[in-house]
Amino acid sequence: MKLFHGWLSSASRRVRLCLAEKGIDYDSVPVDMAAQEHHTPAFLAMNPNGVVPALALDDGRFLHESATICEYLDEIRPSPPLRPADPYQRAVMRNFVRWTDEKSLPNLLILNWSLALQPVAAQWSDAALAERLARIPTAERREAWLRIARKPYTDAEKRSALDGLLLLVPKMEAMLADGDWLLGARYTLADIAAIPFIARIAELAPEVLSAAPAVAAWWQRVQARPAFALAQLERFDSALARRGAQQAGAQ
Ligand SMILES: N[C@@H](CCC(=O)N[C@@H](CS)C(=O)NCC(=O)O)C(=O)O
Repeated sequence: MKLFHGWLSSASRRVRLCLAEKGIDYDSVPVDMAAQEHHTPAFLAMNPNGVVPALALDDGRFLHESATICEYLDEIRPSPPLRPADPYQRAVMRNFVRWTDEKSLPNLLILNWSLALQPVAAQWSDAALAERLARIPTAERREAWLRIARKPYTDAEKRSALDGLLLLVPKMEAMLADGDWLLGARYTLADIAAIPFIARIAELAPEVLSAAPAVAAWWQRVQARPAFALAQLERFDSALARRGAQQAGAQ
């Protein structure tokens, strides 16, 4: 398998965490987001949404959407299981993952793109920007790239994005009342879905994490898992300094 991903991308991090838990070997192909490699025809053939990650299977087929990819990996490599056996609990898991997709990721986009991509995109000429925007397949991300290049998110927008991102903490604190992991006794794809966001919250607002004892203890357990180190969730600031905006992979 070949994973096309961004080192700092939350969706990519989920898939790297899942591959590591499963012990699946794969080729890592970092995508240069600042050069918009993810909007080339070759990439769009793998992921029509023009976002990372994309997984290229050995038989020549492709998969996109981190949540879908993780469920696929759990199907083809059932051990160790990363989904609850009970259908109701599986449904709860999917709703939680969807919640993070809808509520956490768009807020992290505003915060991370302002740091990682804005310095690069602001340099583009109007003609270069127009050409780049024309290659983006979704209106939502065209608008986000336009914002980052020409109308930077304001401090009030960034504050509100952080508030939105932090909603994850009380939600998880309540879920962790029943066990070590979000769905109880077993580590699942719900935990994997949350990890990239909590990792970023630990950097942006460590005091919020310390004030939520169950989430703080969960975060310690997460970091102690051997798969966590293998997935390389480097700190955002040091990764940005080391890898540069090209491979940062945004939100
Ligand atoms: N729902 C998608 C979200 C993918 C996504 O938004 N990827 C971001 C990085 S986390 C990306 O490619 N951003 C670059 C862009 O939008 O141009 C998934 O879970 O795979």
